[in-house]
This record gives sequence, C-alpha cells and structure tokens, in this order.
Amino acid sequence: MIIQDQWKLQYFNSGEKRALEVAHPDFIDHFWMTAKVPGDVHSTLLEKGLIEDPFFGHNDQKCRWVEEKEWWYRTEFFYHDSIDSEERVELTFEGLDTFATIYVNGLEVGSTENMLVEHTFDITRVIQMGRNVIAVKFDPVWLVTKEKQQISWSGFARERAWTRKAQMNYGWDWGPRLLTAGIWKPVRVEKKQSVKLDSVFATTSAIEEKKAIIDVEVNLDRTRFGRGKEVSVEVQVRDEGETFTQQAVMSDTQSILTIEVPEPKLWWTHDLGEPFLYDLEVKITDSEQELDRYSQKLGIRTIKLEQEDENGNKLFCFKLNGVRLFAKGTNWIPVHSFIGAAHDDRYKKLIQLSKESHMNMLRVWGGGIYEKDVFYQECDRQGLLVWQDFMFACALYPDYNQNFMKNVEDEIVKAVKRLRPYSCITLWCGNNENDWLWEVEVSSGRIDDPFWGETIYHDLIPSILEKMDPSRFYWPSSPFGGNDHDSEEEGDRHNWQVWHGNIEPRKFGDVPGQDYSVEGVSFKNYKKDFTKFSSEFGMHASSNRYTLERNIPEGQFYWKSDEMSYRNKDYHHQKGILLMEGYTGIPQDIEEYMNFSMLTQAEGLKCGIEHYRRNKPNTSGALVWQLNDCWPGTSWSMIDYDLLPKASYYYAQKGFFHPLLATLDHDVGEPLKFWFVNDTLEPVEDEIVIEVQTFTGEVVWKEKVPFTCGANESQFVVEYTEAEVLGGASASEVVVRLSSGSGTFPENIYYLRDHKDLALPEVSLSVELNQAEQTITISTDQHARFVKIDIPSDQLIYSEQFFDLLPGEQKVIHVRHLEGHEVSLNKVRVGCLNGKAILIDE
Ligand code: BMA
Repeated sequence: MIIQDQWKLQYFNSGEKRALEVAHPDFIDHFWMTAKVPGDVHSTLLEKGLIEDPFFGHNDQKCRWVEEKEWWYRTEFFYHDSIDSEERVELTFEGLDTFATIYVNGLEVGSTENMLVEHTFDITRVIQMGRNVIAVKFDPVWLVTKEKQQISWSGFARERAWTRKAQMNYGWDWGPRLLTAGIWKPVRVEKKQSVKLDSVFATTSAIEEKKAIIDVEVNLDRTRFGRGKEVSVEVQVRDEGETFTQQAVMSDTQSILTIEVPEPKLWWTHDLGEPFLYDLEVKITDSEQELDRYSQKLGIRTIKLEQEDENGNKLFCFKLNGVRLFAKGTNWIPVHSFIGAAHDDRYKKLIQLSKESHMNMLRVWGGGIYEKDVFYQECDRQGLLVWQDFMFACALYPDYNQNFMKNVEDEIVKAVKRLRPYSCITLWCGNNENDWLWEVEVSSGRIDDPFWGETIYHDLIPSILEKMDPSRFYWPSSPFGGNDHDSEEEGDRHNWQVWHGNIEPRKFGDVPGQDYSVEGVSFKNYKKDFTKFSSEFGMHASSNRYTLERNIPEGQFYWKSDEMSYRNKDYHHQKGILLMEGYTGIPQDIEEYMNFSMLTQAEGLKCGIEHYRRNKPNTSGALVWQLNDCWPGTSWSMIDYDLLPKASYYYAQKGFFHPLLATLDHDVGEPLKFWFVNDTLEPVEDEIVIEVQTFTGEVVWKEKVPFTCGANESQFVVEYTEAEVLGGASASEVVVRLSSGSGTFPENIYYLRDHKDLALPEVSLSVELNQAEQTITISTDQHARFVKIDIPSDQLIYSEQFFDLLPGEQKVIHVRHLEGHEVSLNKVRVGCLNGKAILIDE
C-alpha cells in the first residue's frame, strides 16, 4: 500500500512545539497546507504560491528561511488487513531528507539522518485496525551541524560534509544553495511474512560458446518465527519464448542458484548491439502459500576493466562481453535542485537524448544522489553504461567519528544492495576528487589535515563490495592513479587545465598553480593530454535564449548584467571570457555571448574528444563535464535546464561522438593530418573526400583518399601541408570538408584558423516554414557559420541545429517537441554568426 494521499505540511521554529504534541494522532492539523509525497518543502511552497520561483532572478535568496525551520509532515491511512501472529508490517520511506523523526500513532518509531538511502520500520505492534497517523519531523540542518567541527576543506560549504544529504544542495559551481527537506521518495506500508526476500543478486558468471551461466544469489530475511523454516525458492529467467528455471529448498539465509541460458542474447550498449533484457523472477513459498516475490530485468553481459595491454602498457579500457569499448558520454548531476519533485519523464528524456547523441556511458557524479530507479532502468533499457560514484565529493569527510561512520556503512550497504541488480552499472567509484584535491590542498599549504575520509574509500567501501559485489571493478576515486592522482600516466584524469587553468602535469608535493591566461585555459591544451581515460573535462556555454529570458528579471537580459552574472556560480568569471577571447573574440552583447560561448564549448569539446578518440585505445574514454543542469544557470552542461540542447550536443550527434569519425588534426601553420576512427565492430573500407572550399563556394582543392580502418580502431590516413591544400587561397577564408566516398560516415567540417581570425563574408539567409510538416527550410548565398534556430519553447529538438551552410546549400530542418506535441512555427528566428537574423513573427 502506497501512502501518497492526504499529506499535510507545516513549519515551526525549531523547538517551538513539543514533538509529541504535534505527532499525536489527535493533533489538529486541519489548517496545515496540503503537500505532495514524494516531493519536497520548496516545491510544495512554490506550488501553493507561498514562495516565488527560486530560479527566477535572485529569488533563491528570498527563500533561505525555509532551511531555518523545522518542517512537519502528517497523514493518516486506514488499515484493515488481518495480521497473523507470525506476520509483520513494515513502513518504508524510500527517501527522507534528512534529519527525520518518525512517529506512528503518536509513538516515535525511529529517527534517520541519511537522505541517500531508504529506511524501513517494523510497525507490527504499532499499527492499528482502521485509522493510523504518520507524522514526520524534519529538523533543520543547522541544528545538527552547528555543534560539529568545521571541516577545513569542504568546497562550497563547510558544514555539508557532516550531512549525508545531496552535497549539491549546499550550492555548487553550477547551482544555487537550496537546502531541501521533505519526504522525497515514495512511502509504503507492506505486510511481510516471517521469511521474506532481503535481496537478489544475479550475475553473469560466464559466457561460453553456446550458453551463459547466471548465478543468482538469494538472500532471505527471517524473523524469530521464520528462523530455520524450510522454504522453496524458485528462480526463473525468461524471454518472450523461453523460461529457464531453477529451484532449491532453503532453511538458512543465503543460497546461490545457477541457471544456464542456452544461446543467450547478450546485453550490449546501444552502439554495439541490442541491450537485450531478460526477465528474472524469484519466488519463495512454504507448503501453504507464497511468501514473497521479486522481479527485475536482467542483461546477460560481462564487464571488465583492462588496465594493461598485452605489451604491459597502462590502459583504462572497459571490455563489454570481451570487446574493448571507447566510453563516450558525460557526467550526470541531479536533474533538478528539487530532486524529490522532479518527474520521471525528465530522466527518460535526458537518457534518450544521451543515446541519440551516441553516448554510451554516463557517470553518476558523487555530489548528488544514488539516482532514482528510473535512471538505471532507462540505462538498462536504452543500452548505456553507468559509472557509479559513491556520494562523497570535494571535501574531507569526518571518518574519525563513529556515528558518522555507522551512518556511512549503512548507506553503502543499502546503496549497493539497491543498485547492484542493474546491468548498466559498470564500475563503482569511491568519491569525486577527494584523493586528488586533498593532496593538492596540502601541497599548496592551505591545509595540513590528514586525509579525513580515506578509510571510507580505501577500507570500508572495498570491504563491503568484496562481499556484496565482487563482479564489478572498484576504483577508489576519480581521478586516481599515477603521480599525482590526476596524472595521465595511469588511471583516469580530470582535465581542468582547460577552463580552470590548472598547471599540469604536476607531481605529488608540487605546489599547484593556475595559469589564468588565454593560452592557460585554452581548449587547445586538450591535445597535450594523453590520459588513459578522461572522466571529466569541459567548459561553460550559455543556456539558450528561451531558458534565460524566462528567468532573468526585466531589463537585465544583457551581457554582463548583474542577473546574468548571478547565473554563473563558478569563481573567477574571467575564465570563460579568456576562452572566448582566444577563439571567437570577446562578445559585445548578449546575442554574441550566447553564440560565442556555445561555439567555443562545441569546438573545444570537438577538439578534445576527437583527439582522445584518435588516441584509442591508449585513451579509452571521454566523459564530458557535464550533461545536464539542475536550474537555469550558466554551466558546463550540454543540455540546458529547459531541455534545450546547446550547440555542443548537436556537434556530438553529428560528429564528435559518432561511431564513424573522419577527423582532422591541425594546428595553425602545421600540416593537416587526416585520421579515421572506427568504434564499430566491422572494418571500414571507404574513401575520405577532402574538399577545400572558399566561403564563396569555390573549390580550391579536392582529393579522394582511399583507406581501410580495422574494426574498433583508429587509423592515421594521410597528411598534407597547408600550402598543398590551399591552392593559393588564404587559410582564413576556407573551410575543409570531409565526406565519405560511399556515404558511410557523416560529413565533418573544419576551419584552418580560429573563428576570430576568419574572414567570413556577410551572408543572406532565406527561410521557409512549413507548419504541417514541422520543417524549417534554410538556404544561403555564401558560407553561413553556425546557423541557429530560436523558437520560444522548451524541449525542442531539431534534426540539425548550430550547423554551417555552404554556398548554394539548402537544409530542411525538422523540429519536434519532446512531449510529442505540435510545435508552433508562428515565431521563429534564424540567425548565423555572419549574417542578419531573420525573424518571423506572425
Ligand atoms: C569537477 C567536478 C565538479 C565541478 C566541476 C566543475 O570538480 O567534479 O565538482 O562542478 O569539476 O568545476
């Protein structure tokens, strides 16, 4: 029974009321506000008009009072089912944010201090036939943290490391401080028998030529009445046509049942095959009745991490079903500042978009939450791998405190138990940047603390995983490996040379530094990075016009306004300007800012990712920081808060993440080196058609270069000097177009000079709209750079967007809304970087 109706919400000043009074079943809550569960306090207040939209302007500051208060939820439910003497009734909260005390019928049944995992209470002796009242008190976070020691290094908020709560709640360099509270996941009351399923964990132990071996670990939970009782367990693995069954009798708590699946259909990432899922069902019965039942989807697959190749060279390469894979994807942050109220659809859409842009891996970053089930279900279904961090980020954590450690231990066990059944999970990772940055902080002389938290990642978590999930690789931190932890010699790396200007390589003990100069932060530095796996790198780009306009107070929608700068939570705003200065030039107005920042991000990621991919398998992964946004801000995201992709997303889709990539490696004045990268499992035999064309459309040089590229390989193809390909034209007035002789791989376009140094002509665009077909047809007289369509709506996806149009070329762009409804083409703006925008406003 799900307890989701009739919830009420009210606040008090901390200590103002006696808890037992408010928790009492007869307490008069008639005049409290109604609240949705699952949800959270802020979203409830917003829905009722009691706070102003925290994402608009500076409104987040206006609702800071919310975190000061003590919040109470109350509801009643009616229970009429009989409870036999051996049965038990459980009340489960899948998520309580965070310092909660729970009362049932006026009795305190327990208290919790961890938002990140579920909490179950045995209420057999408390529940009544008929009316029951649940009351939950949430203490304000300050009440708990005010007595704790200051943590000397804890990014963005000193107190957060004490609280097992989404760390980004306290504000991060891409989101505001909005310290949530509430019942943020479903609540249920369930009757259980004296023997119940505690957990089921199925692993693919082997994939042989004609069969797969699946080991299904069944764990039972027995009360005193069920101790020693014999129960029958039945495990089934099913696909549409066939069922494979195994049975056992258990009188203990754990058993492993082995099932052979002949001719198995394997689970692949969507780019390598089909993510086939079987149904797994487990039933326990005694002679009289079914006691419990469990089901999940099951992908048959093996996943390994190869850390050394046959010649002893270091690698960090995932192998799925024995096949080496280049991990292409992004870092995932919570989908909303108010995670509890966020809709499952938001997850589905973001994962769908990731897949459509050829990503095959998402990293659940350690400053958020162990994601909701829908996230992993969708990754399983859509064939994306998941790098799973444990929720510790950019801080020292007080592992010297036993209570904190008990809480953490309980969290790790519960998180692993809930997530280990998902086939998409590839690797467990202890934390985000704690090992690396602690050493940096100490070497800089800013702190001299021991590495608090170390025992969590190097002792506690691995010892739990050894028992609970030896099937997956454990990596203590990201980044990790080498000298220093962020080195490119081994393990993974976060390249924050670009954007944050970090001076690297450095070694343990070296004083760290930043180079805030055009060269220091430039994305061209990616080409010096021969990391084994790039698990974070990226740069800011503006949100789309629609997303910003809706959230910026009147008169403030201009470049460098106070409100625009408030959207940017990163320190040292000059970094973004330096990046643009180097590539596009400094923007002069908001339109230029949106365009230049998006272009710089898109071209910067293209430069980095194509470089990483050319270096495969020595580099075997590129996960961009970051996929999504939790509010309408300015950040590193590729898709903004309103689910409008930025230019980099379209660059990924058309090019830099495509499994078949014709790529040019070029630096100003240097030869042009052409490569082909093949991420598919079939060899490619084709020709790269290289055309060098002026902006007026004159082809000054053309060559068809035949090549073969082995399956899953990167191949150098040919090189030419600038003089050879320019045929007398100037390098600042040509575009280099790579296309396939036989249409097998997508076109790729390059310029031989930075955008600011190009001599682009003033073009004139023509636009035709077709409402019925949902198309926008665009053509140009001369070379149009970075053609952009703006329609004032959220969630719009274009068949192409932020593209270049060659002289005489015409493109028919299809637009769709993620909800599937018709898009109104009454108001459309089409612009490009070198021509007047066309505005259609009917
Ligand atoms: C890394 C991440 C995040 C941060 C990002 C951008 O440090 O792990 O903590 O938001 O870079 O600075």
